[in-house]
Amino acid sequence: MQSNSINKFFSVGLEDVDPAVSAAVDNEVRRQTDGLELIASENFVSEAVLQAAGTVFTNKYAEGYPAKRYYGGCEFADVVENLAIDRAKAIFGAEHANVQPHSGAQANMAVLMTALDHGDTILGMRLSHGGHLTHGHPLNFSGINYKVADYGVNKDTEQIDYDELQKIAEESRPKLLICGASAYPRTIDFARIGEIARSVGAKVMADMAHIAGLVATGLHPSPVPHCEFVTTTTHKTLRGPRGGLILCREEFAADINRNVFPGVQGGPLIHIIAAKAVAFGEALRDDFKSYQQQVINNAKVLADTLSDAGLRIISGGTDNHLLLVDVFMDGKGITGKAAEKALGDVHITVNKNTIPFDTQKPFVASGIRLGTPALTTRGMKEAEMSAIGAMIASIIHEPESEEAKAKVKQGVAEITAKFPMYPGRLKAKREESISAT
Ligand code: DSN
Repeated sequence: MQSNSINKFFSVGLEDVDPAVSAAVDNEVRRQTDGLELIASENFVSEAVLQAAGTVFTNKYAEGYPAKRYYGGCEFADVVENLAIDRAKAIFGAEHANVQPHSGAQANMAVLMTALDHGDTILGMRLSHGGHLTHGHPLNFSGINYKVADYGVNKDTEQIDYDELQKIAEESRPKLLICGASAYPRTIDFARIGEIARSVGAKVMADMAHIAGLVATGLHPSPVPHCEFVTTTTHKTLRGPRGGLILCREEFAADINRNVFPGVQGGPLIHIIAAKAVAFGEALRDDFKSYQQQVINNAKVLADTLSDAGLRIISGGTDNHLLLVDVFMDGKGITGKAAEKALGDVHITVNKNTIPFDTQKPFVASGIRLGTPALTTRGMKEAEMSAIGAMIASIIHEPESEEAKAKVKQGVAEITAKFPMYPGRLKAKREESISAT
């Protein structure tokens, strides 16, 4: 007996199959929509990117690379992977792109495996000064498998001291110099870093995860001409799905590919690669540059507003999409942990962050890190940044004041209502399914 009815397995939606997960998704849509998202490493992808990430490509195994797969049926996987590769190369002017890394950490791992032998020396930026776990932290593979030397920022300027970096490179003689940062508000001089590396016979990996969108649009100098390897995540300023990307010169292409697969990964996430292709297509459009310029403008206004309200901005300002704010101010203010909690209570999402030469432990921290990519995607501009800066300052100055909290909650509700997101993404049929569990 044949039936024309569609198997329910393929047609019943999430809200009916799994109300608990569906409600959590709805709650997250509301949390993102009703709050002010200022985590510097987050962004909101377009509906098109979301749709690509949620496609049937999630069903497909495609170990290998386009036209050289270990599975049949990869012809359409090849189409999206080739689109992602070609667009990534076009955006950044790179000779080779590998779009398969599941994350920035795996992209970095593949580069370290390509550039180094076990036990070789790397030189990376200290995590507490703005670096990243994968740049040599003792608990990370990078610190476990390799000898680590590190550099930081100058105590007075709170910016990278390139003369000092040159000295440290001469002393430590790294095989790989790692640059790029996750909490550094200033322009990074990739050309100078390339010169330093060459002077000691090192290769360079630039992890441009935070600033990739600025680099894509020429609003931050590109590391590509100066560094053998460039890695990035795809979900920060680049505004794609959560994932990683490696760019390199052709001479390293085969080694990089081999070290991504089969080196550190098995099957690529083709649905995410499809979403990367869509996001890279968006990044090639003219309006991506005006978006990135607005990200920078917004960060400057936010920094100025907070500074005018008496808070100390690390390094005195920002050149990019993020700022670090010293909220502790040698005991005159509150810790980063307390600030993160107090702001979270009024629906402003930030993360606590160490500041250079911090006296607090990383889990407490003296600072908070703020970034403007997500709110800029919603369409917010300078006027909203001034209002948001004033709200943040009022909470930091008076974290216990119920009056200040009520006023800020009201302000957040008014601003967010003006910049709606993701129409049609709320699936709940019942109001009670929205309650927290
Ligand atoms: N965890 C990311 C960030 O927030 O900057 C870096 O990987």
